[in-house]
Amino acid sequence: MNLVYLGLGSNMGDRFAYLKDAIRYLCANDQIQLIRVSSIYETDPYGPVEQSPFLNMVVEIETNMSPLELLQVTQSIEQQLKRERLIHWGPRTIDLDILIYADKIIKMETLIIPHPEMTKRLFVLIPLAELNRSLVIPGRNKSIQDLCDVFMDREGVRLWKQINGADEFEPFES
Ligand code: PH2
Ligand code: MG
Ligand code: MG
Repeated sequence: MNLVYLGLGSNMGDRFAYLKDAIRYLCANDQIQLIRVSSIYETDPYGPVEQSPFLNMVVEIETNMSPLELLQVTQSIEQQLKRERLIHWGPRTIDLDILIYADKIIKMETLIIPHPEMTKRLFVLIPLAELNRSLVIPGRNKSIQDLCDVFMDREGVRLWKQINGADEFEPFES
């Protein structure tokens, strides 16, 4: 089994419903075991596009699928949840990014793991630190906690819905 962290984000429509639906789809796949989910954070949009605030969270899963097979699954969930690729880095109903896949380092045209932007993004690091703060990013010598500490404050990332481990599993079960 491979331990994998996925980053989820939504800033269109019913953002919470899109996050829940994405997790439901993950659970419905019998090659994926959902282990834990982070709390949900509301986050200021990062990057050059002016857009609405996001809800972001991180989920921990286990899978025997290869990284490319998992990418197909995440992309198909995005499609089923009406994701349209109109503007690069623009608004989306749902975004599912593979952040970390076990200790793998992958540099393909279609897939880069660990996610190349994750160390710059507090909206990824904060929920990920909730699940595994001592995790060292493959290929870097730094833990998630070390990377969080680089930021002076948590500006732009606000707790939106606190989730306490198993309590929240049930509504997410398929
Ligand atoms: N995703 C982006 C661009 N900007 N900003 C926030 N706050 N959250 C995101 O998930 C996000 C973003 C493209 O992947
Ligand atoms: Mg993406
Ligand atoms: Mg993304």
